[in-house]
Amino acid sequence: MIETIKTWIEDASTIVIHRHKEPDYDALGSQWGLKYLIEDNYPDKTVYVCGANNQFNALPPMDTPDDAVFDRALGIVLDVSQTHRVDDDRVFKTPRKIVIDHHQNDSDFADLFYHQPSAIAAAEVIALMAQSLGWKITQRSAHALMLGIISDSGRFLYKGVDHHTFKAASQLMETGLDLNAIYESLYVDTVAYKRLRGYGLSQFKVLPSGVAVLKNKASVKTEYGVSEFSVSRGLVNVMAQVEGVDIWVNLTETDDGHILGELRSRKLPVNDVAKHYGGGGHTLAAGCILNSWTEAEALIKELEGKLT
Ligand SMILES: [Mn+2]
Repeated sequence: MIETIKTWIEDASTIVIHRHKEPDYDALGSQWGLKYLIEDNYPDKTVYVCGANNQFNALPPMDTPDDAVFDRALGIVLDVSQTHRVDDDRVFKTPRKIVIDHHQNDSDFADLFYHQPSAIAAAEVIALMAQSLGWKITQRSAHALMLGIISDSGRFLYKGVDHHTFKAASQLMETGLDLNAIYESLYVDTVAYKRLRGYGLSQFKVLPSGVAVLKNKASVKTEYGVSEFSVSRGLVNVMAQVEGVDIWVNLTETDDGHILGELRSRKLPVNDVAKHYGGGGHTLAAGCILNSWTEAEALIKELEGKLT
């Protein structure tokens, strides 16, 4: 499979690299890491990273290729495999699309799908692929990929970290990258976000079933001066590592009345519940969008059913 990926890259003169909407540092680090790997190993190729700009500033702003570029470019989509979650749908105009992902879902558009659901990060998959292909790994690609591995693994904490993760990290460290700079960009928070965490820590409830729940009104983001993403994805793990809590869910109301559900679990799979509501993700970390608080209550019941 990775030999085919290499051949398709070598056959292309222009490559567009995409990732999921509402990116995290794994999505972005994978994009920039692969862009730099291709540029450093094939200097004659033109590589664009595509998708909306975002609040993550440890990596440069996104590229802005013209529409015409997509008619002939090779499309590579990272850290996502489903059409509706891809940022910048111009990638669907490209004649050939490679998808590299570590989520559980199948792909509904890939011409070539490199699926590694046991990997902790898409950036890990790319780092190991680069190593297997014998590509030169420079400090700039290593920096981007390490951002992805560290953030998606929770600093090597989450289940799914294995010897492959450390093999990838070890090889990236060999470039002499600045690990402290990475930790600073990931873990130095704004005052607003610290206050938001205080809110989350004091507001979540633990149900008798062992499911912990945090419910956030749409107004929380304005009260604390943070993004919706910070409330939704950023607060779910205030309920992690709590004694007696095996499953936890963060429910965040959007301005149009939908509810963003972030589901996490210590051991039991929760991605099936997320899928039931049109979402997906990893076995122990999944998400979905609910139509109402009534539907959110039904989801909570379903999660509680797993523990009885
Ligand atoms: Mn990821």
